Amino acid sequence: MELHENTQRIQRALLVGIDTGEYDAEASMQELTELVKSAGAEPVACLMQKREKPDGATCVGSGRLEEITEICRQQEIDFLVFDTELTPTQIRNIEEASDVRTIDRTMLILDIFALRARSNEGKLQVELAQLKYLLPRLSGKGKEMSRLGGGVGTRGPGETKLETDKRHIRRRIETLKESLSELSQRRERHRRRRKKEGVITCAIVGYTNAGKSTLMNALTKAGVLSEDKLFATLDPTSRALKLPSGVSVMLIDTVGLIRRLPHHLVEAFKSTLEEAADADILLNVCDASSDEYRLHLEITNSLLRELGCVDRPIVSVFNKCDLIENPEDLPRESGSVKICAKQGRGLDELLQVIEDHLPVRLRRFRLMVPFDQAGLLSVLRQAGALQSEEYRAEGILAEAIVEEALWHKVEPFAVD
Ligand SMILES: Nc1nc2c(ncn2[C@@H]2O[C@H](COP(=O)(O)OP(=O)(O)OP(=O)(O)O)[C@@H](O)[C@H]2O)c(=O)[nH]1
Ligand SMILES: [Mg+2]
Repeated sequence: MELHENTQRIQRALLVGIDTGEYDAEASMQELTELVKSAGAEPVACLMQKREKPDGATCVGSGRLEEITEICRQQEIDFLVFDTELTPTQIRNIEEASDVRTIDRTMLILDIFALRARSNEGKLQVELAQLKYLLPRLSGKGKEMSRLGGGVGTRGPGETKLETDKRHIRRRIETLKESLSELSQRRERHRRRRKKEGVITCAIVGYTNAGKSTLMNALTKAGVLSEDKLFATLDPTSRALKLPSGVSVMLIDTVGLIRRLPHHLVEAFKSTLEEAADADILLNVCDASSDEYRLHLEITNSLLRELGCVDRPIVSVFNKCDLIENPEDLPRESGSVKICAKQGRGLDELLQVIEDHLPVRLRRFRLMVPFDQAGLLSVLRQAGALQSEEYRAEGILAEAIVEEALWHKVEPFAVD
């Protein structure tokens, strides 16, 4: 199996969390279980400890650490995952006590990203995030790194490079930053060109596993991988989508979000996230069958705000309505849509909502323009609206996508 190339059997994980009351620790732990599965490992058991704050030396208390050590021995645990960020000292102490490799939530997410990255840019972004996260965690002797070899939390482009020293890593970080900045400039130029050409973009954003890629596929037959896994999509994909009026927009599928998204990842993926946030219309897709769909919508909205996306329409899309008994009970926000992407239900309404939110109202016309009115065609041509023209005996048969301001001029010549 691809996910376990380094080991013979599926790795067994013990999950550890502390509940400080700062956030919903149970829900976060549940999600950590899904993350472990998405990384290709098996969550064997979860341990939660209520504490006011993490212990500086070992995160959990010493009694709990002994218990963990015992479970590791009895249950043949391969690695520990903590649901909080661990300091280098904590990792070292926990590993020494338990004799089991220890990672935290961020390292686990980075690991999944490393597994999923396909594009050059995606790989560079993940590598940069991994190195930035690991650099302060390297002891002078590179002790933590020497144990890297196989298994969850150790994968990705970093593996071989991490054998080397800090200086090398710093240099590598600089190189990665330069390459990424070049790629991001190219992205920016591309985006500006699209804007100039009048391409309207619509981005699908939202919490991981909400069904974004499924929706993308349902609307455009894009063939994007969709899976019941967290972070199935890493690289953005875009496809043309034709709206009922005949106008096309560019639909973009994006990486999913998660609560307490590691800061390193937001930084690393900023250029791709910004591209999504810069779209003319945003579809914030959520899994309406989840108890937490409101939180999911809000996490996405607040990241969008952080990225400066405040002046554009954001449509709440309630997906997986087939899994809930009373979709009628979902909030009736204006402009929100209920769909089932998997069965393709509610998509017509969604297309209409996208259409309603177009930055300019456009309509496709088929026109028969008499020869003595041919001036109209040059007006349309100048506005970039003319799609085709064909000379017929009775006049010019034309197709045009026309802005609202010009509708009154073309309407008298519209056919069908
Ligand atoms: N029941 C049901 N399942 C759905 C629906 N839409 C998507 N799913 C399932 O939800 C899971 C996740 O779907 P994806 O499309 O991969 O979700 P995503 O939002 O792209 O996830 P990431 O790329 O990981 O952020 C898959 O197992 C889909 O089959 C739906 O309308 N109903
Ligand atoms: Mg996806």
